[in-house]
Amino acid sequence: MRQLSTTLDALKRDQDNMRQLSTPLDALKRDQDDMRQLSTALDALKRDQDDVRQLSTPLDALKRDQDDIRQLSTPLDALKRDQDDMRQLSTTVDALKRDQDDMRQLSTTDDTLKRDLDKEGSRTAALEQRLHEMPSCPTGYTMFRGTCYKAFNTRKTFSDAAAACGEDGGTLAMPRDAETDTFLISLHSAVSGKRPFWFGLHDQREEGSFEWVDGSSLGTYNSWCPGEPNNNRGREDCVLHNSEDEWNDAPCNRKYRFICQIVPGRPLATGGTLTTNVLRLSDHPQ
Ligand SMILES: [Ca+2]
Ligand SMILES: [Ca+2]
Repeated sequence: MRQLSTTLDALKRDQDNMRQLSTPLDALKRDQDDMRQLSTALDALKRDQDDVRQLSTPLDALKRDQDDIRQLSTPLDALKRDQDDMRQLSTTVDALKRDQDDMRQLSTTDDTLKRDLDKEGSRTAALEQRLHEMPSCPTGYTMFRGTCYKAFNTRKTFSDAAAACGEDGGTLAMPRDAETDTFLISLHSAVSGKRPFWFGLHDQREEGSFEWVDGSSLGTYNSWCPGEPNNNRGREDCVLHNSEDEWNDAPCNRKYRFICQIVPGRPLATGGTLTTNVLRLSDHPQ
């Protein structure tokens, strides 16, 4: 019994010891678990560190790039300033070119003006020369539309009147339009009132075919008195202005006042020849 009791006691002590041991053992187990967890975390940290290391390489590159960019920005700014300067220069050059073009145009205009002035001077001189050379009407003649006219207050046959005009270097007047005809009436009226007067129209060459003393045909204008020309008694081949200021054919050998005309500056040969023709025709027996 005693031995059993001793053993039992021993067992109880062992049990106590065991109990005492189990506590640190549990602690150890917990520590071991903690260690394991720590190891896992450490591994994770290590991986993170690797990742960071791997990241640091491109980051360094980025930093270097940033430095490079900073260094580049300085010349870039300089380039931008240069570019601005170039733009301003280009604007100035354009303005200068425009000025140059303006100058050229001005120079051309100036030359043109000088030439125009020279031309104008020459024209003025020529006109002055022509003015001096332009034959004015002889004494007693009056200018109308570039032709000189004179109303004679002496009575002559048609052929004698034509000859008198020829002596002045002209012909009997040939009013080819209403304005000239009206002018002749007023010119004659001023000299001898409402009396008939010869002018340069006749049908001596061909009966009924009236022509001017320069050989030209009558044309569109006429101022015949109603019923004229009637070639009365078959012997009316010369034309006069009657007292009603209208045209009438009359015998060429009758004596009436007359109006002559002279074209200034025109050679007299034509007029003279025609006058001769008229004279010759007029001399024919009626
Ligand atoms: Ca006739
Ligand atoms: Ca008549």
